[in-house]
Amino acid sequence: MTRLREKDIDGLGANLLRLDGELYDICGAGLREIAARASGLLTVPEQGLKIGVVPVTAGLGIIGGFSSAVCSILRCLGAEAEITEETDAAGMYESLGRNEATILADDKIYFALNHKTGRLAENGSATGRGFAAALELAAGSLEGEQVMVAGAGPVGLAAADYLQKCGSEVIVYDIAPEKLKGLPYKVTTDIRGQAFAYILEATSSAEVIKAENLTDKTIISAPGMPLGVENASALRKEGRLIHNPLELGTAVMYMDLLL
Ligand code: PYL
Repeated sequence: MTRLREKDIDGLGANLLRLDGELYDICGAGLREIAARASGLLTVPEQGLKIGVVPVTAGLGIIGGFSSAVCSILRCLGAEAEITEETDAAGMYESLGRNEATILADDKIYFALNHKTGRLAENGSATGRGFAAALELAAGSLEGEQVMVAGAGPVGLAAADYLQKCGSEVIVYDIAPEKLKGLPYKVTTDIRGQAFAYILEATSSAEVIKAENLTDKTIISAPGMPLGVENASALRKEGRLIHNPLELGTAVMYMDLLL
């Protein structure tokens, strides 16, 4: 998992409505609807969860703006979100005493807990499903369609599972052959010269997806940070690229807590 930088999430809260509109233009659904679909939640309860966002100083420490970005995303989904006064274990304790749920991240894991139901949400799985659901909505249907998933890590494999369940024919690409062993999909370590109509890019490398991998209609859903797509601006302009650093994954985590 790539550690976000402050500049990756700078102004995120102020841009949520714009992102919602962009997602609507591409997928025919906004952040809340895509996240509910990814989570399998049939109806989103009117009353949001009261959730504590706990800053964590462990490892490389606090990322400036991270907790407030998470808070903004949760509030945009209808949650009553607040950042705890305390950090780390004291912050967790504070949240357990006054909220219905808690969300927090160190450098290894980003997870959320619903105190009442015990439901756990984890960002890698949530992000994979979120971007896969967005791709499915953008495509209209992926039944019988081939989708290339770049990156056999937790995000890519969660996406591959979701996409296979949508009836698509998944091919997973990774440069490390050992990561492809035993997967229930077609796999490859080489995509040179191959173009795909649908791509889910979930790698932590830049420019994994080259122009030769695209048709003039290719749609890319890219949770990967940094964005692993060459010449992304043309795709973005044509509404054929779904990419955001934290919003969709966090939104699916929240919906997972409501299951
Ligand atoms: C959750 C993001 C999504 C992509 N990479 C993940 C990441 O950057 N993880 C590190 C998050 C650290 C947060 C820090 C804080 O401000 O509480 N401990």
